[in-house]
Amino acid sequence: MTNTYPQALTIAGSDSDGSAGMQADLHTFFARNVYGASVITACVAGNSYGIHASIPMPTDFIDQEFQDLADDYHIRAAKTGMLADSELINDVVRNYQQADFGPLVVDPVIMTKHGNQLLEESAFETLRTKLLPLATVLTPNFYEVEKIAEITIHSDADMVAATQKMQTMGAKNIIAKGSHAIANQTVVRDFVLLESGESFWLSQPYHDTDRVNGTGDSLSACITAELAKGTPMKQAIALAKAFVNTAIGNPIEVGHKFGPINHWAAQRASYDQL
Ligand code: PXL
Repeated sequence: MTNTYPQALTIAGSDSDGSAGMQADLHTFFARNVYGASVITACVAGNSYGIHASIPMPTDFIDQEFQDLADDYHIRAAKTGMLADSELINDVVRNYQQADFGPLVVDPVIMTKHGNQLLEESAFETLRTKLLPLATVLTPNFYEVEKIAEITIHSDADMVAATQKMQTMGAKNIIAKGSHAIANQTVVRDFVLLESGESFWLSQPYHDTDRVNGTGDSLSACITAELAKGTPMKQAIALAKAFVNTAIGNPIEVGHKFGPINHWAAQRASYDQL
C-alpha cells in the first residue's frame, strides 16, 4: 500500500501572495487529485502589483530537499518553475538526474506578468544546454520562446521554426504558448510539437482580464499532475489547456491588479469530453 497514491513534485519558487510559483502548482495538483510535494528554490515577496524582493535558496538546502523526498516518497512526475540563476539550474539538474522522479515538465520561467525578471540573462545558455535536454515537456510562453530559440516571432511559421529549434535542443514535447497580441483578440493559439513529430495548434478563447497570475505555472503543473496519474501526453496537454482556460474565464476578486486565476472553477469543470 505504501506510496500507491499518485505524487507529483514542483521544483519552484515560493510566491508570497499565493498566485503563482509553487503555490499555484500545489493548488493545481490538489485540484487534479494528485498529492503535491515541493522543492523550494527561491522565495519571492510580492503581491498583485509586482515582485519586491527575491532570494535564492542555498544549494545544500535544495540538495537536502531532494534527498528527503527520494528517501521516502514515490514521485511520479516533476516540474520546474523559477530557477533564478545558473548555479541553481545546475544543482537542480544534478539532483533530478540522481533521483527517480519520472517525467519532467520544464516551465522555463524568465519573466513575471508584472515584468519582473526571475531568471538571470547569464543563465539562459545553461537553461538551453542543461535543462532543455531533460524536458519531457517544455512549456514556454511567447516571450520565452523568443528568448530561448533566439527568434523574433512575427508569424505562425516563425513559431513553428522556433519550436522545432527548441526540440533540436533536446526538449521532447513542446507547447509553445501564443500571444493574443499577434493573433486577434478573441482566441489564443498555442503550437504543440510532440516527440513523435506530430504537431497541431490548440485554440482557446481569449479572456480580457488582468487576473491571469499563475497561468503558466498552473498549465505546467496540470500537465505534471496528469502525467503522474498516467494520462497520455496529448490528452494531458489538452486537459491542462482547458483547465487553465476555465480558471482564467471565471475570475475571483483577490488583490487589486494582476490577481490569481480561479482553481476552484477549473477543479469543478469536467474534462471527460477531451
Ligand atoms: O508565474 C511566474 C512565477 C513563477 N514563480 C514565482 C513567481 C512567478 C510570478 O509571479 O513569483 C515564484
